[in-house]
Amino acid sequence: MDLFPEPAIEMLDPGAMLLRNFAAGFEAPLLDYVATIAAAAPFRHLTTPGGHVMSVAMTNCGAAGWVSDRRGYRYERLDPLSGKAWPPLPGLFTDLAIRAAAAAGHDIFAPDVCLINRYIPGAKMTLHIDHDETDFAAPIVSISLGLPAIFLWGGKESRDKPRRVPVFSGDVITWGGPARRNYHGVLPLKDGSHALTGARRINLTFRKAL
Ligand code: MD3
Ligand code: FE
Repeated sequence: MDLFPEPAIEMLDPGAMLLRNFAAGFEAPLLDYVATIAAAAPFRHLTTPGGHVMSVAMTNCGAAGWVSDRRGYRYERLDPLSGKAWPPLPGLFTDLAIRAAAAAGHDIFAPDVCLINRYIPGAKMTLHIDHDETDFAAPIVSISLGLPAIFLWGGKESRDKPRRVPVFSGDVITWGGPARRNYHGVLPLKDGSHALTGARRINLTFRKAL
């Protein structure tokens, strides 16, 4: 057994870093916080401006939450379901996101929101660019929990053929700088069972949105 494993950090592209197992020791507490957040701000299937219901269920914590409806995509300070503020960012969430960003070379990262995506088998996210945030200098940090997924890492143009990157529970990816406006997505989740989440994948995405 390797008692002193080297941190497994891989560059996907300039600005895009894959930190294998960076959150591996924290999966259970992270998922406990997700359950607490979802009790106050339940997971829901948002409607796109085009009228499609998303297969991924979402909720948020932090100073604002990402929402979508027929009027568009945006960040809202209040949960439209309850009219109340989103649950606060747990200290563990903020700490891990800042440590991951620092490990990837982003010395300053002050996340103010966390979008929580929940996938069941068959759920997917089509190729898109994240462009609803105000500060494109800040990186984005994603933590994968539960069932594995195939992440699609595209280019600057939607026609650029995406690369398939398998991501597992505890893996972290950071995007910043030249990678911030790349297309990306998630292939339909394969069926399976994970010890902590059952037939689900949870993805936490930390952003400086406001
Ligand atoms: C690449 N979620 O919620 S974050 C999203 O697995 C989203 O649920 C993915 O894409 C998921 O918008 C994982 C992946 C991600 C996020 C932001 C990026 C990739 C990015 C910004 C720039 C480039
Ligand atoms: Fe995205």
